[in-house]
Amino acid sequence: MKTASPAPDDLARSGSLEELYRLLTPMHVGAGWNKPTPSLWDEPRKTFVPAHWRYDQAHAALDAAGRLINTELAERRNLILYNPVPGNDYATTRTLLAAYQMILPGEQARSHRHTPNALRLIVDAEPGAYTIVDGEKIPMDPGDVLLTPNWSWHGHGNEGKAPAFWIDFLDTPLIHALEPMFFEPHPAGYEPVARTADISPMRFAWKDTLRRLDESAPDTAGPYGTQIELGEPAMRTIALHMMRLAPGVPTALHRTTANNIYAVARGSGTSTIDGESFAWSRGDVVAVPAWRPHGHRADDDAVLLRVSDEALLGPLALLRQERF
Ligand code: GTQ
Ligand code: FE2
Repeated sequence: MKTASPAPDDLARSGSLEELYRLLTPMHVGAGWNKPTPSLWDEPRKTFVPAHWRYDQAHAALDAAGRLINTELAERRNLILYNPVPGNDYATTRTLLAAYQMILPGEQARSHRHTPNALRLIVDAEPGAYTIVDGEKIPMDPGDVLLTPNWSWHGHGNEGKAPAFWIDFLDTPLIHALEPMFFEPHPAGYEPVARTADISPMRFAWKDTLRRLDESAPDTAGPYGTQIELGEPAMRTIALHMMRLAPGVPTALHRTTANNIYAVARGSGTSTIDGESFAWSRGDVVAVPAWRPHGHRADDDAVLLRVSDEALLGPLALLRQERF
């Protein structure tokens, strides 16, 4: 039986706190001072955990998926890197998702658009692999970063001789939390190519990244090695940085309210996150949730793509960083 909503007079005459709480319950009102768990706390909590995914395993799993499912059935042949925290089967960190994706020679992945911002880091591809963004056909070469911002049409194809592998990053967990999700398949299925472009605001080519890193002053004392930004920022919710690490030189241990996902564009090394060590190599993904002290040490001349929600937190005055 539903408890009746109390009359104002009965509320006003409450003789004890217990009675007041009992009367408030059917109104869906809680006494702020009597809350069992606080709603404010002194610093970010450790909800998501540091985690690492290996490209050799993802590559093998996608090879199998390539035999078992095609892009007719699976609009995207992708593997979701979900943070291994109880109850989660999707987000990599609170706001960001990372996924491996593969497309076979001769295949096309249908075009669609959605409000989540997305980008990809190409890991392995031969000439002929491409993305089509709003009608523009853009090549996918290893080390390239390609953007598909909020509501831009995008699909992928592979006219090359080998399967193409890349890592997707999306702000879908953020959009899930905020609710403004919209998704639409392209009316044509496969979007027609209006033009082909090697140079596009949607593409950060690997050779340009290497040239910019070469031209940048090394920072051996900071947390990021030699760092350049892709875009300013690349998208409204996602900032992208390329970090070049000098072999054997550890970066400064730091923590930030930003959620960071590192993807290994080149080389190998080890990240220490909240006291845990993760040894990575090319194509691997490492998730560093907010406020986890972390640093990196490369074995060789390594380059990391750093994908973060700094672009979102900064303008909202929510970005704080600390070095140790
Ligand atoms: O390639 O459009 O991994 O829409 C997840 C959602 C990739 C994509 C993902 C997507 C895509
Ligand atoms: Fe998409």
